[in-house]
Amino acid sequence: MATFKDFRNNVKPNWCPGCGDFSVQAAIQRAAASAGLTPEKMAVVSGIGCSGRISGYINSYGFHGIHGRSLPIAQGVKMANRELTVIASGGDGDGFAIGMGHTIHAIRRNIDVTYIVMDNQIYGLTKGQTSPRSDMGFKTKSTPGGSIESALNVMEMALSAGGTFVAQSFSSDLKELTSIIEQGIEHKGFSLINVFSPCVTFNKVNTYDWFKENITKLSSIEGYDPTDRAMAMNTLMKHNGLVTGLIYQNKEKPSYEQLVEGFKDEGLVKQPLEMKKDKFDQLVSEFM
Ligand SMILES: Cc1ncc(C[n+]2csc(CCOP(=O)(O)OP(=O)(O)O)c2C)c(N)n1
Ligand code: SF4
Repeated sequence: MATFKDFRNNVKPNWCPGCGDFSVQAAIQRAAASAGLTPEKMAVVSGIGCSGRISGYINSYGFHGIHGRSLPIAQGVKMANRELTVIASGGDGDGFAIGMGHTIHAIRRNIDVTYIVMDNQIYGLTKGQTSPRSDMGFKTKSTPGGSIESALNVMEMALSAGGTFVAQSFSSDLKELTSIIEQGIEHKGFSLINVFSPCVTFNKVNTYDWFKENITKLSSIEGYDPTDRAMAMNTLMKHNGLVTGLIYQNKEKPSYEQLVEGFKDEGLVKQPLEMKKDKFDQLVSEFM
């Protein structure tokens, strides 16, 4: 059986000391091991950003894509090879700005991909501009007078879009984060896991201490039921989205690949790809 050490490689992350993304990397490695995976059974696909480097720091298949496009690639990998556990990853800018179109459609499509967003409420790699997760009034190089837009509540959005696994966690809570990622991996459908992952270099407002003071853990709310969508929405609204834990799960909805014609049982890699000559000639004749 693999341990988290098997998911380590010899590439040294070049994240700033203290960056929240270190814990996300460790949590993915631990969750993969406790879910019984081995490196050749997992693919980590990422977008562009500091967070996007994560695919290079984990010993598994990996694909460092382009900005906002981790999800199209990850969904393609899953459709091609059903035996792989596919993790998509990136920052809040990657997933909720340029990549938002993919995010919302992957949620409603319910394809079996675990999407981990490292949400630092800022663009880190490009040295600190506001993101759709930045709070109103947040001052950055792109909004020196303070942002005049309000932050997107991504968990409410995911619930509205029909998300079947909607969860949130915090980089400094490695135990909860690992457990949430493991549950996401085991969920048969799309899992959105938003991780509060502080950028210690450019975001001096949403710091580790700020999150510790403002987060409510769902495990501390008596009677919280993650199968109750209305309760999930009410709780998010009451706490302004600042909750961690499994917010909502629906195990009944079939995944996309269970429904799509031609892919129900096996992925593309297991399909016969050769084409008989008469079929080929027939197709070509349509263009002649
Ligand atoms: C098409 C395209 N547009 C813009 C960029 C520039 N760019 C690189 S990373 C990034 C945003 C990074 O922020 P985020 O996704 O939140 O990740 P973080 O660096 O904070 O982890 C931007 C705008 C790019 N690489 N490609
Ligand atoms: S700039 Fe911010 S997000 Fe990027 S590595 Fe440094 S601390 Fe992490």
